[in-house]
Amino acid sequence: MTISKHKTFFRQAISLNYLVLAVFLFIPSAVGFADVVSFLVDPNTIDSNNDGFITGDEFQPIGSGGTIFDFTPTNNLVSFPRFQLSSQRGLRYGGGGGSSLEFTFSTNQDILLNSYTLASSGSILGDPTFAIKAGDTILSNSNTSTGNGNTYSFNSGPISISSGQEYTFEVINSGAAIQSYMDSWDYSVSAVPEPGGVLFLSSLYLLFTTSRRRRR
Ligand SMILES: [Ca+2]
Repeated sequence: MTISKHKTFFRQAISLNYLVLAVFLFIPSAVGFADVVSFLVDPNTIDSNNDGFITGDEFQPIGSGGTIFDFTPTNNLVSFPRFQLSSQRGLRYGGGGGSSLEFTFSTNQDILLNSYTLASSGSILGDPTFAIKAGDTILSNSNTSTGNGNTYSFNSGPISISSGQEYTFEVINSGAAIQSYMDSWDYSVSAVPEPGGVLFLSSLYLLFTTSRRRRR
């Protein structure tokens, strides 16, 4: 094939309509890169056994990327393990009242945990620091909880989270009046091609096979 024939082929094949379609299909996968799971939850909407507490697997937020997070409270300074959540301040952790010292979590997709945003902090005796662990292995340590609305990258992150495996969120320095409020986690779904990307590649394939048939 000569150069001029090449040019004609591409001019015909990659028309403006195809380009618009390809760009449109590609956008969702690009935008979907950073996903968020929010802890701004009204506990009344997830208290499935109506006992006034969030225990067991009642807290299973779904992130914007469709990832299901399964959270289970495992240690509180006062009384039995439970979550304290609110639609304004999110998840309360540290010490005192019903705030969590430790909880476990797992996901139904492989993800990378990138950063976390605090709703508020500044309790009387200070703000807790926390770690993310897989069993006894510390994946991320000494994360700060200071700031109102601040977003921080997880230390040693992004943290690779494998689907179905259990991880632990653990408060390191705790005390009756050391507590903060977590608003959300920012994550990205790893390795699996998203629908937008698959559609983009499929449309390119269709475009070239159709053009080939036309030339014959
Ligand atoms: Ca309950």
